[in-house]
Amino acid sequence: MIDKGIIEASNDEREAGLRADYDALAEQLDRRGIDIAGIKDKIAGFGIAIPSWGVGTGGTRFARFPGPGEPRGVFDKLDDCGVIHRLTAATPRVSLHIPWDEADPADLRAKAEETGLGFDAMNSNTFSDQPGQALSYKFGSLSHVDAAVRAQAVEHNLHCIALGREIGSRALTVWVGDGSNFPGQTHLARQFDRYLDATKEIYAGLPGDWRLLTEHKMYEPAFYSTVVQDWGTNYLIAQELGERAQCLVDLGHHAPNVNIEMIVARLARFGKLGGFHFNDSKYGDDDLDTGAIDPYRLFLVFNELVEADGPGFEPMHMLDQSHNVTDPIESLMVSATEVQRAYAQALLVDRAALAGFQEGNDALMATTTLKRAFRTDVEPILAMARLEAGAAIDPVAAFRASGYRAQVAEQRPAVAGGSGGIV
Ligand SMILES: [Mn+2]
Repeated sequence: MIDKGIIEASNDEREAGLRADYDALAEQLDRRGIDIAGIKDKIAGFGIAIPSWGVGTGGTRFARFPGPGEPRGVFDKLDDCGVIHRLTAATPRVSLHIPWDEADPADLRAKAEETGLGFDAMNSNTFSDQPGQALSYKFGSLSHVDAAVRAQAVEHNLHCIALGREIGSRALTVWVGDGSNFPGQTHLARQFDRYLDATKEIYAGLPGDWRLLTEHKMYEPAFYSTVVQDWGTNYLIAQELGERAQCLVDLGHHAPNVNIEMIVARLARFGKLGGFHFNDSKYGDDDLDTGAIDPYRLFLVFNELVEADGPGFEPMHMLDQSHNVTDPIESLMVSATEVQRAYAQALLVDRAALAGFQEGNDALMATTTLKRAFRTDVEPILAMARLEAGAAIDPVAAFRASGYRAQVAEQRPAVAGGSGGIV
């Protein structure tokens, strides 16, 4: 854990400057008819979940270069997630991935209490085989031609729900690697039918206050077709399963240049937007840090979320990234902040003016209205929300000053092997 004194010392150096910047921004926003405190309160109440696998160093299919002090298991991961939340006050929940994070629920609850965290959606894994597993997922899981393999995959998902219930989770995210690598390898229609039948069995085992989120992905690991290929397929699944089935949008799981904000608007409009996996990409499912490549796209997504906000609209927000060359704790802190930044900027959009320009077919002023919000430097709002929550004005600076990574490197021997799947 990070010592309180470290955070206070780091903040002492920066607080006067922050207050001056915050007051200047407050005055600027006031002239635009915006109350800065209202924006800050919304940011303070906005949490982003950390995936347990995110705190380990990621890798590519070529290599993985482990960093020092990598977590050895779920309890180390929760320690690292606790540090991220301690310094940012932005990441109150952790999303577990089974079987990697399998543990006694009482121990998980105790560790969560110790680290000040809760649990977000449970993630199942039927895209790789585990030691001792009876049947292989090489040719699929929930859509496999063999009913026994499908049953095994259903059983695993039901187990994830059972564990999740014990630790206070309220959602199951299902992503499958099922698909095909060659034209003709599978019967596309029958394979989807099998997937639907199996997933309906999981849905039937869902507690009344839970949601089932299905995640689409255009390609990989199957390279010709995937069973849950795109948002249209995902929407069909959510429709077929029922009210508590919703679509999960991973920003990296689309073809380049696809208009993701429009997908978000569509799903939200029909009550099927379940949540997000945030990351950024340049070419494919690059799993780069959120906002690293195209922060304007992230802003446009949040613009749709603010537009759709209302009673019962509760999409879940999680980071899903692969940190190959950075310290995962630092990347996750910066990324959580980028999500908050996009949200704050979207809250600044003058919606009445925008609606007027849209109705009047004034394309130039409509897009300028969005740009004006996007151009506003909201960092003082984010930093002030952190300061008031007892977190760090500059989380990365405080983290580096803490020496946390060097400390855990002494306790945790280097890990050479692979890490949990990132999807
Ligand atoms: Mn994902």
